[in-house]
Amino acid sequence: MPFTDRAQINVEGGHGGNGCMSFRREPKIPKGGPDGGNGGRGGKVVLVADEQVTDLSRFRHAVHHRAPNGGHGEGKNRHGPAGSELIVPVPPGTRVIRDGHTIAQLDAVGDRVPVARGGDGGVGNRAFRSSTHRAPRTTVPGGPGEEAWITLELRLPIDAALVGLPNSGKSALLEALTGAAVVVAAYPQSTREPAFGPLEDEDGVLYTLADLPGLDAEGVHRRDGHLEQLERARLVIHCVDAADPEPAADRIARAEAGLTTFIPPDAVRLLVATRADEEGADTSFADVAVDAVTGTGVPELRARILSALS
Ligand SMILES: Nc1nc2c(ncn2[C@@H]2O[C@H](COP(=O)(O)OP(=O)(O)OP(=O)(O)O)[C@@H](O)[C@H]2O)c(=O)[nH]1
Ligand SMILES: [Mg+2]
Repeated sequence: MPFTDRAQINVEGGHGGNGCMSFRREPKIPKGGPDGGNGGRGGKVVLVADEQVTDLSRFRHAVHHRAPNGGHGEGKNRHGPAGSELIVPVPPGTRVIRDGHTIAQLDAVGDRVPVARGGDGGVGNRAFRSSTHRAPRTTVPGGPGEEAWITLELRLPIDAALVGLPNSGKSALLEALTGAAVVVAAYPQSTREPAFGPLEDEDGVLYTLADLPGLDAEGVHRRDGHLEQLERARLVIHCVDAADPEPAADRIARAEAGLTTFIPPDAVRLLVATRADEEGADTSFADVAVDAVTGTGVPELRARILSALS
């Protein structure tokens, strides 16, 4: 399923269980007192950041999420059990929006936010007994669970991103730098979706490097380009094909025009020439020159990235 960074879901807490009306009946006790138990509270719905989930695509089909009901009260003062909570796993980086307000940003694995309360449990007739009221027939039914529409927006917690025109060598570079298995192909826009790989510094700290395609050959953000995912990147690496006969300055300007609205103002920038070892390559415009096939410049680029991030 295509990478999905936005979803609307409906969440509903479980219904509270009803209070019970019951009187104690035993052969030797003619007038047993009231013994109807209370209903259990309905379960709540909780969103939890889970590393197994990488985007919001499952919510295209899984729209309604309802927590279990509380159990009804019963005779002999038995209270109904509370409904268990419904855990809805979401990808780390999920922003939770309700009525236009962000109510949570679930970044770390295990971060959680309750989004729908369970209904109150009902009250059994036993609870209404008093010195003046020895045989109450009053009970309270369980209350409804809270219901809401929630918007989920994914902003991936990526540290650095490779961007650039189609066919500029982003995927090949992601693979050379991180070993991630990616689609590398000799035709433009071979990568349609964001791809990721890990980068580890010498202290063992892991960073996420992303390949964010998204520009077309004109430098325009294409539909479903997902360049919004740049929002949290601290380092943006602009890849430019050094072996392309069209002047690099023109291609850089074209790509920058499309990228400008997406690049966070305080992000560190790096201009990288790719295909540096190809015939006729001109790398004079770049901060770093690399060749993903021969490996030229790759260790240097990795060091530059890690020093910018740490
Ligand atoms: N010789 C050489 N070829 C490269 C290098 N980088 C990429 N290529 C080749 O250039 C073509 C495009 O590379 P990709 O990594 O797929 O480019 P991309 O920017 O991911 O392209 P899209 O996903 O289509 O936007 C592939 O055939 C690669 O093998 C490089 O540094 N040296
Ligand atoms: Mg690619």
